[in-house]
Amino acid sequence: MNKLTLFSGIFIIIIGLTSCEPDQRGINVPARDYLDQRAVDNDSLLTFLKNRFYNYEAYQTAATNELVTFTIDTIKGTNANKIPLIDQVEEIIVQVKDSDDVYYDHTAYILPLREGVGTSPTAADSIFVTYKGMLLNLKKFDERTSPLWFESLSVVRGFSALMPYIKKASAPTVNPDGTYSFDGFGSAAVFMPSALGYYNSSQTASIPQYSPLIFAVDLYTYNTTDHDGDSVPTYLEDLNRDGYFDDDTDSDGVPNYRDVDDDNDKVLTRNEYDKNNDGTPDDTDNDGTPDYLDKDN
Ligand SMILES: [Ca+2]
Ligand SMILES: [Ca+2]
Ligand SMILES: [Ca+2]
Ligand SMILES: [Ca+2]
Repeated sequence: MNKLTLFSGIFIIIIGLTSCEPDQRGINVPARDYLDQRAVDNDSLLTFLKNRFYNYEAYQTAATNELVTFTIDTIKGTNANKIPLIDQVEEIIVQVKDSDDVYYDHTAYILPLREGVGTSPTAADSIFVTYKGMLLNLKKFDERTSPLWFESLSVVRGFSALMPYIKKASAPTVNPDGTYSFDGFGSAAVFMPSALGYYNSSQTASIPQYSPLIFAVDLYTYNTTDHDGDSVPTYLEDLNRDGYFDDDTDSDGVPNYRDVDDDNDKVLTRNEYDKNNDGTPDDTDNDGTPDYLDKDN
């Protein structure tokens, strides 16, 4: 998946969950029932995780600046004694909102690969990563072995949900040829149901509709984003912390993370967020709503 398809991914999943997809005859087919598909996907994921293992020995022995290619194989024959993935993953719940603003909990499975030495980004930050994407049939649909930047908000939901579980590398060293080397980067994988991926909107011929996805990601560094430059980091502009950045305090149609005056009181957020610079948003009238979201302060 190149940058373009990752970017279009979030777009298509938003559209995909609210619309019909034409089938091969050009007839619109309604999306499958979310709850039915969730059960099917989770069964597929659990069966997969019980019967497969990953190359954990390669990760254990690799140097801290060495990129390891994530591979998965079946537990059988000479690999009968390998540790199944199911014993190494952690369950997380990620919510998906449908067109009626109904939330559905989806289970994704996080696999720590190596710890990393730095801090972790939020799901809203810009990330510098390498990654490998696979289907449950182990077909690779994309791989990047040279780091590139992504906007976490623009990738599929299951991918950005992984970010708080990976730590970045130590500060990079600059090589004589001007390139950067990273040491101590963190790596982790996520196994996600199709609703956290592309659901009924297949991106390419290599990703069929309703495919659970696997991404293994290595994180080198990240930038905390502030999309509108209003001094409030983007992750804090998701006011209800539901992972959707559609919060719009002044209902002007511009979501807060893109709005430089979040309460539309003609005072820029940047000029009323934290005037005394104590790290806490100011609340002049002490009503619990900070000035930058409060028209009468
Ligand atoms: Ca929100
Ligand atoms: Ca804002
Ligand atoms: Ca304001
Ligand atoms: Ca107030």
